[in-house]
Amino acid sequence: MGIVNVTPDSFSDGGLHLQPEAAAAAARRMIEEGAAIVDVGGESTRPGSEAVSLDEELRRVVPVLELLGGMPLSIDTAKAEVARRALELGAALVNDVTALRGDAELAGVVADTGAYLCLMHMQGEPRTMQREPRYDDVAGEVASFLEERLRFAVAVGVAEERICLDPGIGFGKTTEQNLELVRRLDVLVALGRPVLVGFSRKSSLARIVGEPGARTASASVGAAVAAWERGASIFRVHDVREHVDALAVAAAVSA
Ligand code: HH2
Repeated sequence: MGIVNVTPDSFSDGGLHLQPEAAAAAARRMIEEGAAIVDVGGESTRPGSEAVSLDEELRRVVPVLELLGGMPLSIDTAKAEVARRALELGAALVNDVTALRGDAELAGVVADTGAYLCLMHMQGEPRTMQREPRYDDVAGEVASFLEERLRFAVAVGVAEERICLDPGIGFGKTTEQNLELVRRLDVLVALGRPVLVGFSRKSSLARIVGEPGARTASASVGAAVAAWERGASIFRVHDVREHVDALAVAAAVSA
């Protein structure tokens, strides 16, 4: 899953894709490089970020989606109206970092349209989530949360076979907690749905390599391969070619 953030403030590609043509070109390039789907988002959820209005989010993403008709797209939103418009314009998947806890109407939109859905774990909310994340057993707690959200989604009419689960790397987690989630990914895989991992260019990687500000593709690839070995099957990434090549080699070794 390639990432195109149509935002001024995303942590890694903020401001790069503000022009619809630039965003669409980046998405097309990711598909050429081997992405199965491109996730388009109009609201940054990085630590400390503020929410954006519905009008502003629509203004950012709709022109990009219009340019990308026919391509496999995901919409990164917690807003029902943004999801509805994106699905009308051909998006196939709704990536909701609130796991259907934000906008009460979003579940109905996904259920009624038969869209795919990604449910992600987050402790707290983006503005404050990195202040003091706390868990007794991070893998167990994230798994219980995702299991409950999966049950909720199915109860409101989303087909279970259309749902994937995501531990939410960096969403209310320390570096050690992010690593523990990958280390114990089997606990999430055991829930029986595909697991998506989004470690790409996140700040924990810079902490691990000991270079503040470094968010290199190579560090991201290391995290993705480790997650793949533990059962993740969808990788939300900025550097598509590097991930596709690395995962192809890792898969060839274990074939
Ligand atoms: N991470 C980000 C945004 N959306 N969605 C899922 N399912 N999983 C993630 O790990 C995830 C996500 C944050 O990364 P990015 O989009 O690069 O930055 P920003 O939120 O600043 O736009």
